[in-house]
Amino acid sequence: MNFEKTPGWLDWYAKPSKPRFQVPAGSVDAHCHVFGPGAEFPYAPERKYTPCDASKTQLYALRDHLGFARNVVVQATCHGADNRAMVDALVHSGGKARGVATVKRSISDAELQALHQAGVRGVRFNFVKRLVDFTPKDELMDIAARIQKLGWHVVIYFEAVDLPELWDFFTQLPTTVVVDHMGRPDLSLAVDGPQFALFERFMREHANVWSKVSCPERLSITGPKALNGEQHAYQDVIPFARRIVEQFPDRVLWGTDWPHPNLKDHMPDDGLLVDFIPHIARTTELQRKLLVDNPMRLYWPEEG
Ligand code: 0GY
Repeated sequence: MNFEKTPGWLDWYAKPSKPRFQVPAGSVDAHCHVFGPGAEFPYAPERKYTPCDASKTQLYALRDHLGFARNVVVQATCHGADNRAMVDALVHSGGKARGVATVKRSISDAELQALHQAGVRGVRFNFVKRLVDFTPKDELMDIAARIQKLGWHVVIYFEAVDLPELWDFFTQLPTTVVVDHMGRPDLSLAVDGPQFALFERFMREHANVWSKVSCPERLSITGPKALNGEQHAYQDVIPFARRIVEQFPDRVLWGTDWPHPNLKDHMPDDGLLVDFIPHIARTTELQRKLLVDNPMRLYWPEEG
C-alpha cells in the first residue's frame, strides 16, 4: 500500500556523522522505532501521523554506524496495536534487539506468549493526546497485571503537565515502569522548579520507576546549534538530564529515538546525538550504567 507522508514530515538523516564519543562495548540503543515499510506493514487506520518508511535494515545499519551493539525497538503509534513491523525487526536481529509492544485488552495469552518468544519485554502506555485516543485506565491496569506475569515492564509516555493527574494510576502499576524522555519537562521552566521537582519525587519515592534520558532534540528550546564554542547543542536539556542520571544512575536508559517521529523544526544528526551522551553522563561509570548495565538488566536479564 502507498502512503502519503503527513505534510511537512521531516525524513530521518540519511548520512549521520560518525560520533566522536565512542560508546562502551555492548551499548544498547534503548529507544528507537521502525516505520513499515508501509507496503509490507501498513500503517494503522487510527494513526495520527503518516511517517516516511524506516526499515529494520536501515535501523541496524545505523546501530553499526554509531557503534551500538543492540536495540530496543519501541512500537510507534503509527502502527497502533499491530506489532508486526516491530516483531519482524526483532526476529531478524540475530538476538540483538528486544521490543516494547502496544497491546489491547483483547489480546490472548497465546499472542502474548508469541510476542515474548519474539523478544518483547514490555508494553507502552501512551498518554500524549496528539498521538493516541484515550484508553480507559482499567483496561491498561488489566494489561499491566497480565504482562507482569511474563516479567515484562510498562513504558509510559506523557507530558509533564499531566503528571499530577496520572500520578495515582502510575504509582499503582505493579511492574517496573519506564518513563519516556524524562516525562517531557517544559524547559522554559527552571530545573529546580515545581514541575521537574514532581518528576524527581516520582522517581525518588518509587524505586520501580526508571527514566529514559533521551530526546534532547525533542525537548530543547535552544535547539541544535551550539551557541558558542564552549557549549553543546541542546544545552538547555543538559541540567535536566544530568540530574536524573546522577540521582538515579541505576534506573536510566538512553536511546536515539530514530527515526524521530513528528519533529517539526529540525532533524537531528544521530552522530551528534551520541556526542551529547558524555554531557549528561560525565563519568565512564555513569556511561556504562546508562548504555550497558541498565538496559541489559531490563531487556537481557538472562545474560546478567
Ligand atoms: C517518540 C516520540 C513521539 C512519537 C512516538 O510512537 C510514537 O508515535 O513515540 C512523539 O511524537 O513525541 O518517543 O518517538
